[in-house]
Amino acid sequence: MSGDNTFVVVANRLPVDISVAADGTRTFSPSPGGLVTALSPVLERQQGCWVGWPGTVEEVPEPFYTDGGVLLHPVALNAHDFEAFYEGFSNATLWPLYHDLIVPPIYDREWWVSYREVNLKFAHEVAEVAAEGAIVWVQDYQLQLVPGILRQIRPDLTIGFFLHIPFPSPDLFRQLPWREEIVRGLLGADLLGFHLVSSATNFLDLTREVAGGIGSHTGQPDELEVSGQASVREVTAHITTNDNREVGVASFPISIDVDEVLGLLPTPEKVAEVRHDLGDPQTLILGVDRLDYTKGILQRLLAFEELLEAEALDASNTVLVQVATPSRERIDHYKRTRSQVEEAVGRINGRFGSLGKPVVHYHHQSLSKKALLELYSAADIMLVTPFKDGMNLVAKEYVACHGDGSGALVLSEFAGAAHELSEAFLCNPFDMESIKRQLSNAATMLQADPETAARRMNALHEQVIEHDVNLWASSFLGCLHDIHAETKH
Ligand code: GDG
Repeated sequence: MSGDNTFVVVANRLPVDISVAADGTRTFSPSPGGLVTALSPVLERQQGCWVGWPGTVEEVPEPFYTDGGVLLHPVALNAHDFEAFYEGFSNATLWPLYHDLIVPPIYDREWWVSYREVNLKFAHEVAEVAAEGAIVWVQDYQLQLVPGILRQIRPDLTIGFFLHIPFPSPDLFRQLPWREEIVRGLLGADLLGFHLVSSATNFLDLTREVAGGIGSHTGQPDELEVSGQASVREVTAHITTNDNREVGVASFPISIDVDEVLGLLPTPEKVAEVRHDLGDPQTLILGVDRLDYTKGILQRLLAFEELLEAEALDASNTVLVQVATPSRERIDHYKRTRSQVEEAVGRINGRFGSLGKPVVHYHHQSLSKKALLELYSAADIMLVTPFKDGMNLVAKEYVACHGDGSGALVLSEFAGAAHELSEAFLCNPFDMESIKRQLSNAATMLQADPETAARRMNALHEQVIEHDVNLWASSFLGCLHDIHAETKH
């Protein structure tokens, strides 16, 4: 069983948008995004293929080619798979467990069975399209069994895996009834990538403990300094599995498509128009998140409310815009988070807004990238307050829009991005006083000491500009190619 694609990316989602015509006909068109942009050149050069779920449980299209010649290969999921594999095991078991139990994970045996079956299905689709000796890059927590299954059915492949969310400490991970299967699944890869050294270390520590120790270890994951020489970067930590294979473990902090952001930046006139439409406030504060309980949206609203109450922020001159993109809407904790957020927005506007002049503008909708970049560019302060986040691309997108040194970023210490963006106003989202203090410090500095604020923003901007998503992709793939060259020839 093999195809003719020498490079295969497999992710839960296929990068396509579905549009439904008046007569119900569905059309699928490729949709851009950071990961797609970063991987497209490689996919196009190497006769690449992307395997994933097209986002509907209705009938799926036949495999088709993008204009650049990349094969998009859909995996069909039915309504039960969607509920048990996607909403259930992926997003109500693994997501909360890997985000340090912000809500309790649900351990459900039927969901686990579905997770295994869907992972099997993905692995078989990959095996069908991958050429002999191909390189396969598996993405994220929904597909952690795929490397192990592929290793068994296609030992000729070189397999990389990247986790986009944090990997928890062994003490938390050990709760998972199916922990050994997950670890074994991941160890089917030749290279395991995490955003942060701390996640890589958690995984290494875990493999020493689970299953009476899986293989032996050498080295420690290196610090995450990734420079222009990414392709010659070495993987310094390895696990030798019981069947005597080497698995590299390393950190690869993801970033954004800087060229796309810079290419779409709004004109100063447009930025002025956006601020004007919001009543020309002295201070415009912005939050942009998927509506997810990990993102700390309620906490930042409460901090804002307390600052208005204490008159540390002037309600007549301050506006907060919160974009909360709909996400996983059928899961209980997401419903609860939404109602808490919306109740807080209503209360704050009731208390501090005036007729035709709300203090909080709340959008429970997905905006176009262009509209998003207009808001980023117009905002004086960006509030990013997750309790836990693998990286957080929103923080990096905001910073990329402020090459002129304007603006300030208030950023949770618990976002992966905090490791690189140390010049931000770092806060502890579990401590309301800390969010209030840093929001207030940012507002004060912008008014009283704009030179220092600009120096900090310039430092952040430089960091993001120099470490974009292409560097992330080439760094991971460089390491994977090195492994491929060493082991296969
Ligand atoms: C996971 C990890 C990790 C948001 N609203 C709209 C919109 N967005 C875009 C943002 C940004 C992306 O979605 C969100 O990325 P984040 O990194 O902030 O968060 P997650 O979705 O949780 O992503 C995270 C990431 O994977 C990558 O590895 O950083 O830690 O949790 O790009 O701009 N885009 C548009 N309209 C919206 O309304 N067009």
